Amino acid sequence: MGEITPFQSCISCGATYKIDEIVYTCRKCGDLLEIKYDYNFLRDKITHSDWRSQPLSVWRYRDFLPIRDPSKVVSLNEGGTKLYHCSRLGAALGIKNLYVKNEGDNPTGSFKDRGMTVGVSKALELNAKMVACASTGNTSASLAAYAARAGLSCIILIPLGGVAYGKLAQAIIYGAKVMQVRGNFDHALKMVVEISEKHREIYLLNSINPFRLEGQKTIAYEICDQLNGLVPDRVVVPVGNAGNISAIWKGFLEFFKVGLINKLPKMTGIQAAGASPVASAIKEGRDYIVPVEKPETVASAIRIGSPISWKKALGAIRDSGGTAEIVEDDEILEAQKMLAKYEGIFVEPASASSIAGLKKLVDYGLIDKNEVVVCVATGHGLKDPDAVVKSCGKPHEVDARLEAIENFLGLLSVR
Ligand code: AN7
Repeated sequence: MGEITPFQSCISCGATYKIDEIVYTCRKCGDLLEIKYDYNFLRDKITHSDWRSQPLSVWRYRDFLPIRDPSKVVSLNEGGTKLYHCSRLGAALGIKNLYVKNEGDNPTGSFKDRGMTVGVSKALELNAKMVACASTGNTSASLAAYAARAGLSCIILIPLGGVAYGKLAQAIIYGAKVMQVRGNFDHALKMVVEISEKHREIYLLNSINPFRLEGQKTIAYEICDQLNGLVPDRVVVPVGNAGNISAIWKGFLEFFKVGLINKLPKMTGIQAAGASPVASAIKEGRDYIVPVEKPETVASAIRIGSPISWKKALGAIRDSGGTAEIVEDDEILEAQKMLAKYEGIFVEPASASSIAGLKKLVDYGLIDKNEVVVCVATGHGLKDPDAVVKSCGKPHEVDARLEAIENFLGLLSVR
C-alpha cells in the first residue's frame, strides 16, 4: 500500500487540510492545527532507511518531517545539541541522574532554529517571498537568520522594551524589518496574525504554524538517541507560548508509535510567577487558561500572558502524567547561577526556569530522587548579559598594583 501523504489536522474538531494549504487555524472551529503522518508507513520506512548513519541533527529525522523537496531545505546545521550528564548540579539538587539538553548550541543560540529550518523550508516550498513573526526575542533572531539564508524578506514585531539586547542585535544584523510594538508580546502576536491574514503574501512563522513545531519535536528524538534508546522518566521544559513542550511531547509520542521507544516521559512545564497561565491551570485542575493581562518576569523570553498553544500544552502535561510548577524571578536567577557554577553551562534566565522548577519539585518531594530527568536549556546565556550584571553585580575595581590584587584575594600575609 502507498503512503498516506502527511496532512494538517485540527486538534479539536479533526477537520483536515492538505499539507500545502496555507491555513493557520481551523476554518471550521478556529482551533490549532497539527501535522499528521502515516505511522504504519513510517514504521516500515525507517527500518529500511539509513537514518542512524546520519549525524545527530534536525535533518537526520527527515523521514519524520513534512518537507518533501530536499532542494528547498534551508539549513544552518541546527540540532545535534549536547546532552550533558550533570552530576555536580544533580548532587546539589538531590537528583542522581540529571541531564541538561543545551539548546544554546544551535546556530542562533536557541531551540527556535529547529523550528525555523523546517518552517522556512516550508515557506520556500510554498513559494512565499515574505515571512513574519512576533517575538520575545529568540524567535525573531532565528527567523531573521533563516530568512537571510533563504533570501526571503522578514518582518518582525517585538514588544517595546524588554527584549534582551543580544536577540535584538541578531534580528537587526540579519536584515529583518524590525518594529517595536507599543505593547507586550501578546499585542505583537495579535498584530502579526492580523497582517498575515489580510496580506496573504506574508507567511506567518509563529508557533501557531504547525510546521515550526515539527522541527522542534526533534529535541525528543535526539534525547532518545543520545540516551541510546533509554527514555527519561521526566523532561522539564520552560513554557512561554507553550509550543515547545507540545512539540517535544509529539516527538516522544511519534517515536513510541513507530516502535523506537517503549515508554514515555512525564512532561513537566515551568513558568515564571508573573506569567503562569498554563502552570496555574494545571495546579488548579482547570481545562482552560486565564490569560495574564500584564505578564512580568526577569525571564523576558517567557514573558507571555496568553500562550497560543495552551491547549496542546495542557494535553501534553496531562496525557504524559506530568506536572507544572511556578517559579519566582529570584529562584530563576539562582538556578541560572547554579547551572553555570556547577556545570559550566551558561543559559539565559528563561532556560534556567527549568532547573528552578526541578529544584522546587524535588524539595517538595514531588519528584523521586531516582528519576532520570532531562532539563531542556532552551537558549544561550550570552543572549541576555544584562540579566547577569543585574543579578551578580559588576566585578570589583582594583588599582594596577600587586598589593591591591593580593589584598582583594586575601593573599597579603601578615609579616
Ligand atoms: C529561551 O522568541 O516565544 O513555550 O518569541 O526563547 O515554545 O514559547 C520564546 C520562547 C523558552 C518558551 N525558552 O518556549 C519568542 C518566544 C526560551 C525562549 C521559551 C522561549 P515556548
